[in-house]
Amino acid sequence: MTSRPAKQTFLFAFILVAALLIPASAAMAGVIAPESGGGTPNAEGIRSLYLLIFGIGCVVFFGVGGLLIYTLVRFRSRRGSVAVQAHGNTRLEVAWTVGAAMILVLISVVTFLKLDQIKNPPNSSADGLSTPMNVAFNTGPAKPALPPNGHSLNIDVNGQQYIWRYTYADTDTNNLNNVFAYEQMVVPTDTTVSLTIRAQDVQHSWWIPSLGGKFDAVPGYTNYTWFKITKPGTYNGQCAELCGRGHATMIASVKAVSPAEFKVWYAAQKLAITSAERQAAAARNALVAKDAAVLKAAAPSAAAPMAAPARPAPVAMADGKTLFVAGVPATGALACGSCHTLSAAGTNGAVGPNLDVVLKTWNAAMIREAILYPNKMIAKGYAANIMPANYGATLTKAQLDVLVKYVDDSVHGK
Ligand code: HEC
Ligand SMILES: [Cu+2]
Repeated sequence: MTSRPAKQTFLFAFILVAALLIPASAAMAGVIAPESGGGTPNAEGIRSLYLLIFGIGCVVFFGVGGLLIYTLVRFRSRRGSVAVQAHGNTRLEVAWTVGAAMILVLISVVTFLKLDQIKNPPNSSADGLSTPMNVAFNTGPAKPALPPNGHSLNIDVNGQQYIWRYTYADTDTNNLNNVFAYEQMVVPTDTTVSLTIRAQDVQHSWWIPSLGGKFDAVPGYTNYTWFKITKPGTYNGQCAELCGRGHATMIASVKAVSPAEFKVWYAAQKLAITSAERQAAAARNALVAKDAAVLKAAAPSAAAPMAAPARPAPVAMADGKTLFVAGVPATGALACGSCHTLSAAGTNGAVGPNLDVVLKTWNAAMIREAILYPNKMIAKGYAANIMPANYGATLTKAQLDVLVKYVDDSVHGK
């Protein structure tokens, strides 16, 4: 027989553990039932089904437990009394067998009735966004569940260490100009949104508790889910599959706004992407034109016909000055002169240090080292990783020798 203090210690420990566990589960999801709240039918269906089964479970638990306790108290016997030798009760045995079977039948029927609401997306409502496209990001053996009329707003959800990328399907075939977002997905209310879930690197898991079930993002495989939010708001979630060091910070959220607000957001994103693309194209063309002009000025005799400026003839065994001013476009060796000032070469780049000034006390070995390993020693006042670190690969050894000698001679006035 355990002593009274031991019993009390045990009871205290039990209550303590229970008290610690209850808020822990609350932090993950609803305390009693799965979360819902966005009004999406699948999450609501999962929750109501869960609550029904939980309710039946409670009735069984308290019914059986209560009867047991009642029986223990009501029929307890004095020490020394002789037990009655009872043997079976057909009516009771039939009752609890049939009762249990009925409960199972009830649960199965209700589950099958609810399954349609949980699995199959409905059409968008009349006041939802009109979505002309069907699923566009459709790869892999699994098949997406689409609404009866086939129209949904499709978003590709891509899990990557450690962020979620959302790409919005559009009607052209170029996936590079699509509207995209990271971390927060913006969607219209009353609109059926179908998700194509994929992983870039390792396994992740898409989970916004209040919007329905969890879906794994598996490299090389595509999963599908959907939601149709009726209440505007922000619904938070988090990657639910341990995916590496940054897993805990891989958060996600879905912001549901009215279809009109969504259109504004979508247009702004699209504009930002197209104008960034235009700017990049302009900068690229300017660089190509500049390279072509420099090359023409440096080696007029070997000038390629102007009709093909993008593919200049490779500088095979050029002199140091040409290497410095023009680089080697064929191998991707960037021109030193585009970033550095060197008066002998006539360049005035200002991205890196002025070589006339900083190299006065340097010798050839040091210059070679600085070209091959620019991040070994960072010049004061400048940032690392700006000067290309690939000259060991883009220049031949002979070209490097010529270039080092040229720079060394130039800064020392030879
Ligand atoms: C894209 C711009 C860029 C290009 C191209 C470039 N550099 Fe640099 N360079 C820098 C920057 C920025 C620094 C300073 C940061 C550092 O030390 O890495 C630097 C540093 C240097 C230094 C060291 C200066 C010091 O005071 O420590 C030398 C020498 C140098 N570059 C020579 C060259 C030569 C020769 C070439 C061509 C083969 C070249 N760079 C190409 C940007 C560039
Ligand atoms: Cu992850």
